[in-house]
Amino acid sequence: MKNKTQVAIIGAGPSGLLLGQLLTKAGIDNVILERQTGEYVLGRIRAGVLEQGTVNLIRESGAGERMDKEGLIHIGTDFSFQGEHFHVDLEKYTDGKHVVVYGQTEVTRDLMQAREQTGGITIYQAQKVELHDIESDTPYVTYEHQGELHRLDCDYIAGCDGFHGVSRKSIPDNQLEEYEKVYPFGWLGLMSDTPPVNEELVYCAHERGFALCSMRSPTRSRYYIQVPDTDKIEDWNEEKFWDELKQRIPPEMAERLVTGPAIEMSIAPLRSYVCETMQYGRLFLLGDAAHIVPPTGAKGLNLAASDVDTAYRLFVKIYQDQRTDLIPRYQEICLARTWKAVRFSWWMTMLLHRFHSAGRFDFRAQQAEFDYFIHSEAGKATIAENYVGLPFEALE
Ligand code: RFL
Ligand code: PHB
Repeated sequence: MKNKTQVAIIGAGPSGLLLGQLLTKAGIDNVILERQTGEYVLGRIRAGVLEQGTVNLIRESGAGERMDKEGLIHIGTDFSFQGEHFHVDLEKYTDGKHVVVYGQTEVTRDLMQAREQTGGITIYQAQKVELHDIESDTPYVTYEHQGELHRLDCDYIAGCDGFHGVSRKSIPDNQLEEYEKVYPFGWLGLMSDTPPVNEELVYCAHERGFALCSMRSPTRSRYYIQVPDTDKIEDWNEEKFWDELKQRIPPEMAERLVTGPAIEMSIAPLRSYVCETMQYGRLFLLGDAAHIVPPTGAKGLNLAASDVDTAYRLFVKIYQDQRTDLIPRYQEICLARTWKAVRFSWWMTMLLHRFHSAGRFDFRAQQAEFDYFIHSEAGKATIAENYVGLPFEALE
């Protein structure tokens, strides 16, 4: 087992795999330690919408071929409010930008394959990962694999291990600056091999609660409905899901909705979270390890990609030009972009969901806000600009 590398990456989600692939291409040695098996990682159904910056970075990593072939280009996105259907032309308001619908599972699969082809090392089922001496110039990671304890010495550690990972927890409590907002509901998602109900995604606000019509391909749909945070998956079944979805989407869409067996059904809680300590000593936090957004707005995976973009370019500058002076820029650049995406996701969530604690006044104000944004050129431009994604910042 390899016991020394330049960058130790914790977690083989999209952040870890994408960073690993980019570093390998740049000739920077790295090892990924992942707690789960590869199949388990691929079994998680998550994001579906990629911004241009994410698409470009995946291409740069060498794992973009299938995405370019199979990804669906979306030049618009739709909304509905109490059954009335509206379209926002993304290209028109953003000088021709669009998003690509291509599932996180597929991105992960492509990155895993690319890593295998380039001979990158990923240690799956690495248990009890622990970070040591991160404040020193000689950090190291220990882990158990197949019952044996291993030590991996490195120059830097990239914490790509998600919200519940070990990396963020390795920073002393008194050094952590955290911000959090938990919403009183979750999203119940259902995936089915049925044709999507609409050409574009549809974000639906309704008095019964929010719903989203999304997709993975011309033959695979992904739908979500807002459910109270007290609901369990056992409280739901396919039939109940389809009935509820039909009541929240525009009636003409409900009529043409094709239902079918669920391939997957799960509930995701909604939360906004930012850890402003994204770098501590030799440890960098990337993606969900540093921040969580509610999925309204499809920013989670894209934020992870923009962290990877900054970290990768920083490591290249460090190893090629000894620019360790740029290390503090990592957190500055990432946080500026993170907070803007956190704000947008929070705003979309507040605009489109039903808050049962809200009074009659709040509901009317929410309706007026939607009405204003969807009928104003400036309003639609604001939505479009944020939805296609703010630019990835250069390092210097
Ligand atoms: P990930 O994908 O969570 O990957 C982290 C990896 O680290 C591993 N790990 C460890 N490995 C070693 N040692 C430890 N101690 C470890 N602890 C954890 C985990 O097994 C895992 O493989 O984080 P990453 O790479 O930063 O990627 C971020 C994205 O996955 C995330 O932002 C999005 O999926 C968020 N998200 C969504 N985003 C969207 O844009 N649209 C969506 O529809 C959407 N749906 C979702 C989501 C996130 C969800 N979570 C986190 C529960 C739905 C769900 C259910
Ligand atoms: C998805 O297809 O899973 C998806 C799309 C857009 C979102 C959230 C999730 O905002």
